[in-house]
Amino acid sequence: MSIFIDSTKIIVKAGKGGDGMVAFRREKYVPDGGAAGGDGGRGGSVILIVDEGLRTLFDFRYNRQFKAAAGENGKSKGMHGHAAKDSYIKVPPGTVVRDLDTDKILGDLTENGQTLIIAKSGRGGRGNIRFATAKNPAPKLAENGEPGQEKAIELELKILADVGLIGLPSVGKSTLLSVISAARPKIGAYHFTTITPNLGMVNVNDSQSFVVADLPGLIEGASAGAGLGIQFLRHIERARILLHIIDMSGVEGRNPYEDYLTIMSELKQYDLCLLERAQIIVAGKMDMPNAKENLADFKAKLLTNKIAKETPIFPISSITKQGLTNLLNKTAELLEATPTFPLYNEESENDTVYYGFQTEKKHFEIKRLPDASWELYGAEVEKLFAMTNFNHDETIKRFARQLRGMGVEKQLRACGAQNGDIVHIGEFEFEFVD
Ligand SMILES: Nc1nc2c(ncn2[C@@H]2O[C@H](COP(=O)(O)OP(=O)(O)O)[C@@H](O)[C@H]2O)c(=O)[nH]1
Ligand SMILES: [Mg+2]
Repeated sequence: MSIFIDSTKIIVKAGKGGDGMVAFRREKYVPDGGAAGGDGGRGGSVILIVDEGLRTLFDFRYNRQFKAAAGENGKSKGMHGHAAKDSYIKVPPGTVVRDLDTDKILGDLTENGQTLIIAKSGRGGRGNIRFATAKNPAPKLAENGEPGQEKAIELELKILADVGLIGLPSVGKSTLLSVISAARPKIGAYHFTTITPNLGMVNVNDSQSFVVADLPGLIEGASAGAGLGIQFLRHIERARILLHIIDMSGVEGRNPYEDYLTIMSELKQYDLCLLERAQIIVAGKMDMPNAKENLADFKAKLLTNKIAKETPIFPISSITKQGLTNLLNKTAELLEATPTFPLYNEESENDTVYYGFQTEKKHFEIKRLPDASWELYGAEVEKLFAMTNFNHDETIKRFARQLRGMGVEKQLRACGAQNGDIVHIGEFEFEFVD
């Protein structure tokens, strides 16, 4: 079995939009030939999609960079470039996505098929048709495609227990986990509790597997006594199904039905919702001498209990392995019919959780370089720069107007820029003139 990787960092880059085209009509009887350059197509976005068949982030071991294609450039005769296909990355359910630059949670992916755009594509640049006016029907003006977003992302897999084991100490919980599960997911991934439960992956068949949580013996033993303590049930808060194990051997004067009631009252005290959680009663240690009679007696008593009489009961022995297959099949069947819970409570974390994208604020910064020239940088000016086609005078003029519109000129002057000073944006430089 594979190891479990619980977090990984990836770089994602969306495709830039295709460049807009500068082209002119060439028709026999249209002397000046109007603008005929089409728009570029939008680039591809990078999108995460939940695939419930995945249980680990193992596939990211060697593959950490993801790019989507650029949009097609605009064409002549007014034809637009094609949009690029989006790029999908499959992740397992329970993947929490964090933006490494802002440290914000971009999303919490729990449902099969759920998607999250993590790098938004650039839009296509406009072709010169879009800039044509009555006065200037054939402008040499087009926009380059917008750059795609680029992000460094952390994927963190919260290994959620689908199934929680409950029951009094020594009823056989740990033994059961050890006989039904092969792999041991890395425990560090389990951030929700102050204790770290033992997790085991159970493969029922080729297509079905689930994660079972048990309590470490130390914690369980420490809190036994008058009430099992708050730690006792933390590990199952998010489990979708509870396997309630009851020792049917009746040794040490134990009464299975009393044991059952004890645990049910613990559930109720801890959180009323837990009483409503889907439950299967596992009648354990059926290999022991008095187990059969005890089970019959237990069943009879259970029928008198309003809440419990519908609960399915599965007799097993972890030692002889009897009944395990039936139990696991039933558990898998019940899991299919039981919803998952989101990891982050959307309401209570609204102020920190950040889904989707906010448009970047108009933003630029000015820096004086040692050679007395100026550098202009920041997301917005750099984007504008990338979208400018410097092959045409008209686009360069438009670029200058856009910079003025953003207040760049004013700010430069306020910083002390003089006529004739050199201003850099990326590799481009121009002379500052009033
Ligand atoms: N006869 C018998 N003994 C069992 C069975 N399952 C567990 N035990 C024994 O019961 C004791 C407690 O088991 P353990 O799994 O540690 O219980 P936990 O405290 O609920 O985790 C151990 O001595 C086990 O060997 C079973 O199916 N049959
Ligand atoms: Mg144990």
